[in-house]
Amino acid sequence: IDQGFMIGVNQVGDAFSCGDAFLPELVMAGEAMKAAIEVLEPELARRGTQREILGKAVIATVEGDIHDIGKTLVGTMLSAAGFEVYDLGVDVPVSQIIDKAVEVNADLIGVSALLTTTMVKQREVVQAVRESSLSDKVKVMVGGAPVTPDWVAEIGADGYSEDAIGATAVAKELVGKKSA
Ligand code: B1M
Repeated sequence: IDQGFMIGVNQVGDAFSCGDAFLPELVMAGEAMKAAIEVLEPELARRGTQREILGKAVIATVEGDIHDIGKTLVGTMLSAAGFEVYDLGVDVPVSQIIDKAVEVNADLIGVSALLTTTMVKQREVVQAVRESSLSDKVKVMVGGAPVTPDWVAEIGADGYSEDAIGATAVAKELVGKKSA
């Protein structure tokens, strides 16, 4: 995924940002990436041999943002690692994320944002958790291409990873299970 698909999809993204490619190409790149990951998904899931439930994770792409490939990949990896994952999809309002976390008694909330304009919603999720009954229990992990360690520190999130494999290790640490 990292050494093949990501290189391809990033090339289209770069071409889009400098005006050499247009929205149809961006859409096609997204569809190709999804189709390619679908082929690998059963194998990714199969490799998650660990059966102990490590915790419950609610994941979503923030409101205003419809990029779902990275978030879904993180969800697949978390499930394979032993988390019970509730994937709320894309364009998800903060209140819906909080309500789901309360409903399922989550240990972890994971929010993805791919746009600089939607990253601010990650801050709102952190604030909403801190102001809710979840504050003592639930950790917030953020991710997505524009997310940096500086941003994570600024919004006070508990964890961050730049890719899906790292996200599993961070999630395990956040819920108090040492990473394998
Ligand atoms: Co859009 N898009 N897009 N796009 N798109 C980007 C993000 C962009 C960087 C392209 C560019 O200009 N170079 C740019 C954002 C610029 C910015 O904000 N600075 C952009 C734009 C501008 C837009 C639109 C506004 C275009 C328009 O309409 N004019 C529009 C926005 C729509 C919206 O959301 N409201 C738009 C739309 C789309 C498509 C729908 C066409 C399509 C998405 C299809 C889909 O998701 N089903 C699309 C695509 C494909 C891209 C690029 C090319 C690829 C994104 C992707 O799927 N990457 C992207 C360019 C790029 O990122 N270089 C781009 C593969 C995926 C596996 O990586 O999501 O980064 P990623 O996830 C990684 C890590 O980030 C991390 O792990 C994953 C796996 O390693 N990670 C986490 C992700 N979430 C995590 C959560 C975690 C932890 C780690 O914890 C919770």
